[in-house]
Amino acid sequence: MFDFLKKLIKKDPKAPAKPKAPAKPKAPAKPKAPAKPKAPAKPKAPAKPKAPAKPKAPKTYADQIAKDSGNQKNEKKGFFSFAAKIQSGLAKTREKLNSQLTHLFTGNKIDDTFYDELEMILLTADVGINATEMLISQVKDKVKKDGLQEPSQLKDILKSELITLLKTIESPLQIAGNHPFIIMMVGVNGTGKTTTIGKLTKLLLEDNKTVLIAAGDTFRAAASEQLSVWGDRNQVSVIAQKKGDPSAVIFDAVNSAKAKKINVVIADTAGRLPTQKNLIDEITKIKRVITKCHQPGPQEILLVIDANTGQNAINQLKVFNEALGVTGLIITKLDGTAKGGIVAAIAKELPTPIRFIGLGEGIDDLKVFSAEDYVEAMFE
Ligand SMILES: Nc1nc2c(ncn2[C@@H]2O[C@H](COP(=O)(O)OP(=O)(O)OP(=O)(O)O)[C@@H](O)[C@H]2O)c(=O)[nH]1
Ligand SMILES: [Mg+2]
Repeated sequence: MFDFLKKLIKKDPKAPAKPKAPAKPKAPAKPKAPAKPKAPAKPKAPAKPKAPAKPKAPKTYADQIAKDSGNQKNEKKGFFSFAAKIQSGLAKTREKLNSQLTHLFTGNKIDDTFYDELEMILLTADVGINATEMLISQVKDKVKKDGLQEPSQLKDILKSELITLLKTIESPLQIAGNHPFIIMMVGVNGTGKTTTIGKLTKLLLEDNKTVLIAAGDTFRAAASEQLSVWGDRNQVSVIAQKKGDPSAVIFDAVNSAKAKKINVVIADTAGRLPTQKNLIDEITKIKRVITKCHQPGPQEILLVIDANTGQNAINQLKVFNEALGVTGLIITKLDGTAKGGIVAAIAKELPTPIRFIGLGEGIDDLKVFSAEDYVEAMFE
């Protein structure tokens, strides 16, 4: 699916390194769009990274974002509105980094104290020890090689090294293969799984996919109600069972999707901690049941991580990855934290494609992850 978006966010035609994502073949042409008024037709527009206006291009994903958030202040149509949303979402991270870095970069010497301070700033933004060390050593190399003396020259170097690092995990979700394409949403309690399903459904509908939601969180009484609100907002069906077994609910949903030739099933699951062995085992069972019901599935296992989690995110990723083989990440609540550097820690420690970022609680607050936009929003 988001092929056209990839073109939008990428200058480089080479596919970004995809650490552990399974290779996904190309999606067969989708038959008919669900009732979605503004679904864009998207042919093969040539790679168009940052062009502001795209007259002849079809309605792009970014165009839709602009339209959807048309009520927002001075957002313009097209790519800039997309970047603007990321900019406003990452405001807290940027404000903190900028106030510290501006002070640092206006100093007059590049010495050990300078690097110590830079290290502290990156660690505070949750970049993580290893990624911080790597970035600093890259900056040092560049300073030496180019004989730089002015601290002010280092900001661009830091940005460009960070973009290079984050490019390794920039890999938008692609809906491909035999339908239904089944997405399992997993993660720790309260990270934003259910909310993200609502937002993701909207993006998929805009991409002309038909969607069915499976209320696989049978643990919390209110969970399926919460999901049916999102179902109503998007006008898609939610399969739920009172006090059902999560595997059974998802099994039903997958069968129903097969019968109705639905393109995508998104399965919600209950939140669980990496330390809850029985619950981690339960989720591997859900995965097995899906595979039994529909051989290639689940084609995508999305781990939802709350950006406020800090370095514990790495541990969550390790445990869920070992249990399930995580194919992609969604980092949520970036709008509420100054710790947006966590994506760099992930890229360095356990590189896994970041499919989307969550920048708010609204239905339009899910954006495709783009390394360049992200770094620009962190520093600009
Ligand atoms: N600010 C902000 N809030 C978010 C974002 N994503 C989710 N939330 C909020 O986080 C809270 C928890 O979201 P849920 O979607 O219920 O989280 P969950 O992972 O499904 O929770 P459990 O099912 O209990 O494990 C809700 O209040 C959401 O509105 C985001 O990107 N930004
Ligand atoms: Mg939930």
